[in-house]
Amino acid sequence: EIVAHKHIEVGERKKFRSAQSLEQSQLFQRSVYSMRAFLKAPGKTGIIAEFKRKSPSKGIINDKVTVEQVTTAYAKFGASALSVLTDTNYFGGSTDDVLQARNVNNIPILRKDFIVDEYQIIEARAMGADVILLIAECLTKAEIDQFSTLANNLGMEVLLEVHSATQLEKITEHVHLVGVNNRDLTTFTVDINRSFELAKLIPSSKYKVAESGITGTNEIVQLKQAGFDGFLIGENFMKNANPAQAFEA
Ligand code: IGP
Repeated sequence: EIVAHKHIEVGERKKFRSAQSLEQSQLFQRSVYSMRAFLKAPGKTGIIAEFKRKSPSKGIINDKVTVEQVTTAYAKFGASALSVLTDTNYFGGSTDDVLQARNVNNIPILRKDFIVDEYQIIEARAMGADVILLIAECLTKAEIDQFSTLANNLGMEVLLEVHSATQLEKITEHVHLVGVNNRDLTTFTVDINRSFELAKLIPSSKYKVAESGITGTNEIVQLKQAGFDGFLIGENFMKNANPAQAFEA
């Protein structure tokens, strides 16, 4: 099971650089973009376009494209922000992918990973990310509070991912965006109605993001009507030989 496995793995993982040395890196000094501001910016689509080579549910989605090519094209076609997977085991991503995306883009980047440790948040800032993902299913409310406070202190916004109404109790003041994952992380079943059901229950002070299984413009229009500000889309773009062309269409 993904979630339990990840806890063990991150606990044992090597910290290649000390947190202190990360804080001295050049990207740590840059000013961070606000995802909320970019979701609302005129001329942007509200789409958070994801770079995802593979996934546990689909296997290899696309391993023939580069992160620079895809992310710059996403940005050109009006993505409000980028999401870049850094998990290697399940998603074939790496911290280098965010670094490379940062080098060639000037829109917000979400570090997409299973965050269970403060080190990963400092690391996110040093690799040029603007937003971190926290997954309610993997964390206690106290951890969410602790991690989101640290992210805020580093200038970053926090996207808290939920999948059920009870997880909404884990929203804290330092969380700016709440994402409804339409995919169940244990069964991989995708149901976009999850977004419509939970939308009404999310406090109005938070930005709402619909995540996973979004395949077309019709859905985006309906989600917008239901109050969503952001639309996180990966597979539907990445499964094409030219992911950004799918975006344009
Ligand atoms: C994108 P999709 O169905 O458009 O590829 O979904 C994104 O929501 C999905 O990759 C995701 C994810 C996650 C991946 C949502 N939450 C947590 C890893 C970890």
